[in-house]
Amino acid sequence: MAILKILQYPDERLHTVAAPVAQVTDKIRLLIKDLAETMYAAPGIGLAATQVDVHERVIVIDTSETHDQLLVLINPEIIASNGLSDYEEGCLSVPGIYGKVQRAESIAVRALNTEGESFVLNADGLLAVCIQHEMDHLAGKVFVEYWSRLKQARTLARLKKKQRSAM
Ligand code: QAP
Ligand code: CO
Repeated sequence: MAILKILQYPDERLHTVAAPVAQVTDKIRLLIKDLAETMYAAPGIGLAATQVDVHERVIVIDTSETHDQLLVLINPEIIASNGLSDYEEGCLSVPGIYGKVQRAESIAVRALNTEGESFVLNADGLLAVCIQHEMDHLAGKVFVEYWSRLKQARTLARLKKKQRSAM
């Protein structure tokens, strides 16, 4: 197992569109182990392969309080969505920055599990928000990119200032 390096916004590689996984092989299962280890170590509640510079459609999520309910989504597709929610989000690729994004309140998502079997999950609340946030990463989109130009500019300035003081 390994803890992987997480790309930091505004790294251009976060805008890469991930390719579907053709077959769930041992290589993909190893990637999932490393993604999970990286997410738990951070700690975070969700991580997409895009964030570790692997551009395949793989996501790990654990929104449980006990950190023992790993959800793996391979080739996820939203097949139904309902309602709207405004949730305060964060992102391991944009540390220290939090803000609201409007998304569907509840979703049904179809994906493959680690055995390559198709399943459907109904989600609402934080889990639904997290799945949509991570699926955006696979499409090359970061949550701050929903914000106004002004708010994005302020976010970039804050991140730059933070990077300077960290050196
Ligand atoms: C995505 O985000 C998410 O700024 C997962 O300093 C978050 O795990 C979806 C984290 C909230 C919906 C709601 C962020 C850790 C973790 C930070 C995360 C930080 C340390 C973010
Ligand atoms: Co994120």
